[in-house]
Amino acid sequence: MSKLFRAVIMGPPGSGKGTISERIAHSFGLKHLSSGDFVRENISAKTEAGVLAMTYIKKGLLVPDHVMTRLLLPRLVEMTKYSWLLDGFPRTLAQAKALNSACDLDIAINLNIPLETLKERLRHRWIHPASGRVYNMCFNPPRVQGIDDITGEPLIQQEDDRPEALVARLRHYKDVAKPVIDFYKAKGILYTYSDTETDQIWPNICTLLSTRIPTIQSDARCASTP
Ligand code: G5P
Ligand code: MG
Repeated sequence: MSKLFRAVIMGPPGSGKGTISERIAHSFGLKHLSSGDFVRENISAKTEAGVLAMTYIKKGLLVPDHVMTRLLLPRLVEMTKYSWLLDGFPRTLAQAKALNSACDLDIAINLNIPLETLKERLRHRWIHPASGRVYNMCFNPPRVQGIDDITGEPLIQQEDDRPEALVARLRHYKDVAKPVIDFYKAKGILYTYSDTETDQIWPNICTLLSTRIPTIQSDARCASTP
């Protein structure tokens, strides 16, 4: 059996973590685990953690570390047989240390996207709540406006993409991400990508992963679209 591969992808809200994670999952066969999706699943199911998380997300704040680690770490235990990519976790140094105690990472991908680009993108973002599918009315619009391509159900804008929550999220991100970035830099596993376009970043990430993941699916492509 080939060695399992474990990666995290970090970046501010709207930096393209979800979009790039989907491309990596599709091209390299990794499981895509999104902390935001886990939180939203718990909100929909009205679990205790979900109800608590909603009070923070509404204000554009991070969910407290103890709630996030309680949600996330058990999911990783279910994934011991798989290679995975964790999207959106860790967000804080405490989370990075908790993850470090649970497993060894191969790489940490860090997306560095200008603030103005982020604001513009999130203004146009719509999601399909049941699946977490993400659209952007300019970059990847649905076939029919306001309707999910696969199910035909309506799309919504998330609570935390409302302008007031968004600015708070972006401001807070920089402060908490810095120690996490330094933590992975010190471990020698940090790869930072800076650009305004996902399609410019993707070939570079794809090239990196091609050299690091032993078993690449035959349809792995490093072109700009998956
Ligand atoms: P999430 O769900 O992890 P965020 O805030 O980290 O949310 P988000 O908003 O999901 O990140 P993303 O995944 O980085 O952004 O980006 P994306 O969705 O792929 O792309 C953003 C938009 O831009 C999309 O519409 C996409 O189509 C478009 N796009 C992508 N590339 C391009 C491009 O090149 N050009 C253009 N024009 N558009 C593009 O977490 C939600 C909340 O849950 C809590 C927090 O409260 C968080 O705010 N949470 C946590 N709290 C504490 N600790 C954690 N670990 C937590 N994880 C989640
Ligand atoms: Mg996301």
